[in-house]
This record gives sequence, structure tokens and C-alpha cells, in this order.
Amino acid sequence: MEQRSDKEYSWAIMKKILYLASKNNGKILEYKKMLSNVNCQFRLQPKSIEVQEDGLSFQENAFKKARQVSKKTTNYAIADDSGLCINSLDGAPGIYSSRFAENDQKRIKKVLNELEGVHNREAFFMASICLFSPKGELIISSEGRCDGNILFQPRGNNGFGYDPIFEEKTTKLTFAEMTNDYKEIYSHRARALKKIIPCLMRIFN
Ligand code: ITT
Repeated sequence: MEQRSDKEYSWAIMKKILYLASKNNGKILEYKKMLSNVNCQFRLQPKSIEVQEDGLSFQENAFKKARQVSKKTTNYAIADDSGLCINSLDGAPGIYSSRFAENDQKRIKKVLNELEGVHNREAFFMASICLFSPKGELIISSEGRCDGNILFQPRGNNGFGYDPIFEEKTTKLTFAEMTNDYKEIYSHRARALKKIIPCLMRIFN
């Protein structure tokens, strides 16, 4: 049998780098799990890169994050901008979901306070995802949505962010009650990501 030289072997195992342009640990865990079949080396967004999320849409902010990280690292970068849109609050907190209050607990409390006495609890999560090239150019983008209702009290211990107060419409489970495998089927982020996985496979596998 033909033997591979050390050099050939190291080329064979060398994987391209994919930066996860996010500082949110909850998102990062979901990405790593959902992209486990993509043959890349994950890298986290360098602490020194601060992206100003001053866009007026999920898409604009997602582009800004991925573009900046790909340009500064000269590698592929994937980012999402996502948020919870509540119908009776005219779509708030929407693109301001992470800035709605200081931390997850306070954000949840604020939503429940603002919805006190409100009968219509319809809401949806949106995610806009994009992949940028090492040259800082857009390769692909997609969107995903998940519909549900805001509960009167948090339920469940998994996940992050607004997960404990968001009950997914078809399963009647909150995202915080779902296992990772379930959230991977229903979530806005998973739905957006599934659309671009074939492209990621072509680049990295
Ligand atoms: P990065 O920008 O660094 O990725 P971030 O938390 O600031 O992290 P966003 O600007 O996209 O991310 O804000 C999204 C916020 O919306 C996030 O902080 C949560 O509060 C909420 N959110 C998004 N997806 C969620 C999910 O799957 N479950 C619960 N809350 C979610």
C-alpha cells in the first residue's frame, strides 16, 4: 500500500477555518452542534473585534458582523442577527432584543411587565444568517422564523435569552423545555441555517 508522506498527511487533515461571528455563548453552542457535519475548524470572534450593531434590520446587522470579522481575520465568517418580535408590542423588542435590558432575567421580566393584562400573546423569533468570504464578500444569506406565544410565567431551564417565555406554536413547548435536538428542528436559527448548510458543505467538506 502507498504510504502518505508527513506533508501530504498534514494537508489532508488541515481544515479551513470558520469564524463564528458572535459573542453570545448560547448561539455559539447551537452553531457548533448544528454544524457538526461541516468539516471546518471553528474559531470564536476575537475579543478585540467590536461590531456596532446599528443597522435597521436583522439582515443589515448580520452582514455587518460577518463582514467585519471576515475582513479582520481574513477567514470565512458566519453571523446571525436575531430577535423576538411581539405582535402586540408592534414587533418589539425585534432588532433591539439583546439591548432591551441588561441581562436575560431582566429582559424576560420587562417583556412580562409590558404584556401584563394583554390578551394577544402572539410572537415570533426571526434570524437572519449570512456567510462572508475571507475577502469580506457575501457568499450566501438566509432567514428563518419560528412562531409562538409569550407565556405568563417562564417555563423550562434549557437554552438562553427569551427561551423560557417563548412557547413554540406546534409543540406547545417553550424553547427552554426543548432538548437541543428539538430546538434544532423548530428554531428560527436552525431554519435559517439549514438553508445554507449545502453551501457550507461545498466549501468545507
Ligand atoms: P452577537 O451579536 O454577538 O451574536 P447577541 O446576543 O447580541 O450576540 P443579537 O444581536 O442577534 O445577538 O441579539 C439577539 C438577542 O435575541 C439575543 O441576545 C437574545 O436575547 C434573543 N434571541 C435570539 N435568538 C434567541 C433564541 O434562540 N432564544 C432566545 N433568545 C434569543
